[in-house]
Amino acid sequence: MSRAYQNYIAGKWCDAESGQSSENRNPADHDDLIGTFPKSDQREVNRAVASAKAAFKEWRLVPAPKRGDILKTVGDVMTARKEEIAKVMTREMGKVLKETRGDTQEGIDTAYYAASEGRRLFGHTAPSELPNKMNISFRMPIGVAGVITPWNFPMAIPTWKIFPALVCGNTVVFKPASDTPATATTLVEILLEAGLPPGCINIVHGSGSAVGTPITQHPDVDVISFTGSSDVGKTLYSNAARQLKRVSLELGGKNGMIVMDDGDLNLALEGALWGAFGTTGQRCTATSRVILHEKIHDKFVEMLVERARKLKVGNGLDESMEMGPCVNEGQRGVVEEYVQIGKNEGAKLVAGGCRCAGSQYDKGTFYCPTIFTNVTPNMRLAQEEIFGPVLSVIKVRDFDEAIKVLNGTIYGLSSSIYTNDVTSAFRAMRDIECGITYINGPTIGAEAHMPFGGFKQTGNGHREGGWEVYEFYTETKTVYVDFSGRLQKAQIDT
Ligand code: UN1
Repeated sequence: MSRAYQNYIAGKWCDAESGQSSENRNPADHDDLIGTFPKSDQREVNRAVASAKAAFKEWRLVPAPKRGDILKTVGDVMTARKEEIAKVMTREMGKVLKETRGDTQEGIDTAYYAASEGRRLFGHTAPSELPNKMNISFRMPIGVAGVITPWNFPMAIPTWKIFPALVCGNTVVFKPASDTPATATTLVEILLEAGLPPGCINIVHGSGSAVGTPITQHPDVDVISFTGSSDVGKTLYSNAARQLKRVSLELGGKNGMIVMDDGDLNLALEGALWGAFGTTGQRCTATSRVILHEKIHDKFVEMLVERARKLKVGNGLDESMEMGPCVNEGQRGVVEEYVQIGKNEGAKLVAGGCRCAGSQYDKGTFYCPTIFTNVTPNMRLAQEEIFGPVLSVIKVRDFDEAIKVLNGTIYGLSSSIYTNDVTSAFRAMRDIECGITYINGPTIGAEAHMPFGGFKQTGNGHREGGWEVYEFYTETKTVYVDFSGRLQKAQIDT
């Protein structure tokens, strides 16, 4: 069943002035049309930003606990609509239902956490150096937030950005990925159903160049949160710098999982399969390198290949499937390109390396779970983010080499080590240069109430999730109250 979706701007559902729209089809079955979406441009962005700017005047004055109460209702509505959201998400993005339910649950968790933060937003009090004077700091909203999100977590990632922005008292202009606009529209519907005043949220559908760029360059957009590719992130950041906008970037990853010779191999096997092939490898946090101690290398590869070959790939709406398609033809093309690069570099293909064979795959962008061994740390295969079901296996002699290899990329998002040795576990926590480290778990599985983000070129130092994102979305106001009744001069009256 297809539907003509619209933008939501200044409290009204509306089409694009261009009069044009684009189709959104199921990557597992191209006959399945989810809907058509407006092709918007600068005109819609201008109206959306004006609407958010006007709404900010009142929204900033709503007490934060009351703003949080709306997010509590959002969580309740999302819970009631969880199954419906998961189904639409699987249809437009491809990942299996079990995962789209998880993605929705992450949004629900983020809503309830946001509701609770409305009652915190702590500032500080500190003693003054002068008598009869008090020093306080408050957290103030910033203004209009531009939120630009990717397609791999169509619900969770928008909620990570939009909910804290709103609880902090900002208003939002939201541009979702053009591969997953239906889930994003549902999120806006839910915010409105929960009682968010119109104008506080605006959604503008369209391409990155026609909608995303104008949002980031608009002088009335004060703060920008972006998750996506490193290339786009760098351009966005330098453009935003000209207007001194605050920007949070979540970009690439090349996450490694170390398996030591004292690790539980069966546990590590489950982790590697889930980390590498969950979401068809299309996570920022995907396990794209396994770094194996030489003593267990051959055995682990054998276990891994056997299981990877048996993974059930197909339409995610079928509950028995374990892996869906690549999100679109372009993404599958990237995977194919990297498989060729790996072969040319001399890595050994031991599983997959091709499109799925069989007529049931004809109408989708499917690709087989793929594993390369004999990968050396400097190969492009081991250095560049692929965003697909391709796992590289690297053999190392010992713990020190494992950490060196794991750290040897420009990225630093997620990481993991399987070991039963306490010393190795604690050294890994200290020495791995990543924003997230799992001990005896795969590289995926972040929770809504903990900071999420990476070191090095994964981002620009900000964190989503947890309490830290609430700092990102607020300005600090320092207030001095002098009740001495006379002019006291700091640094002068000594
Ligand atoms: C992402 O890959 O962009 O930890 C987000 C995880 C999820 C979120 C991933 N909870 O894999």
